[in-house]
Amino acid sequence: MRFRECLVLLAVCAGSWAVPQAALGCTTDADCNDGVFCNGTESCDISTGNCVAVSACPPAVDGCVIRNAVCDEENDTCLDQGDDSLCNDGVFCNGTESCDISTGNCVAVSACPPFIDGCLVGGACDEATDQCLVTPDDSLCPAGQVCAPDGNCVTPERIVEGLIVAVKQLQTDGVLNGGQGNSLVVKLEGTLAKLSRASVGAGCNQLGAFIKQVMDFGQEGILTEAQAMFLIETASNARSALGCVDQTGTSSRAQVVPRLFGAVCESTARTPADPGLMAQRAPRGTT
Ligand SMILES: [Ca+2]
Ligand SMILES: [Ca+2]
Repeated sequence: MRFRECLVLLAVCAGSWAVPQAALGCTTDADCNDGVFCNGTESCDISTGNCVAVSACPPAVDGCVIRNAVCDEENDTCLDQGDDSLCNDGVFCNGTESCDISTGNCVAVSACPPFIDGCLVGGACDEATDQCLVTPDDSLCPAGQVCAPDGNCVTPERIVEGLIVAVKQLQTDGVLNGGQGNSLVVKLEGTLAKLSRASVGAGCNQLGAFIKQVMDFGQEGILTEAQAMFLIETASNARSALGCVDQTGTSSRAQVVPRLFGAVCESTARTPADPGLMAQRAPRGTT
């Protein structure tokens, strides 16, 4: 009988071992918390005694933001992530869009914020080329001067001096022979001579003759179209500054003067003629 009792006892003992997974598992959420934030928030399923975990950072789309996109274990927190690409409307001039994480909304900042730098004015936009435009504004210069693309106001005389340098360079480069170069330089020097005597109308005529000569050289293939346009438009700028009656080639001046004045003005300090003009200048960094 003792043996039998013993068997019963064994059965009881074995029974108690088999039980309750629950009794051996968790009983409270605290039993389950593994102290790791990003692998989920653990809790105890009392009915089974098993620990279960739910994502600590369940992602959710909110406008252009993915809420809880990233888990930060160090700070036990979930981080949102904005997707600027969801905001870009592919239109350059209506601004550069980005995602505002705080609201989930797209916001746009001006693609071409306006500025004044010397006599250059920025803020216009060209959608065709996705470019901000900077335009020389002669109205920001003292009377009788025009705005060069470096932002300096220049006198017609200075422009003509630059043209002489450019023509002589074409001679040096073998584009123009001596006679051709001289025929242009004579007209430019004549312009300066007339202007020095305050004969503006005669200076205008000299510049007009220069332009006509350049056009002839262009048509004869002596000058390339680019070379001819450069000279013509630069001379037209000088005529514009002088108030000459308009002539061909006054457009797109912005693109032409820099090459000329890059060479001529490099060693010259920027000298705004009007202190008020200086005050309007924004730092170049704003471009
Ligand atoms: Ca955890
Ligand atoms: Ca846009």
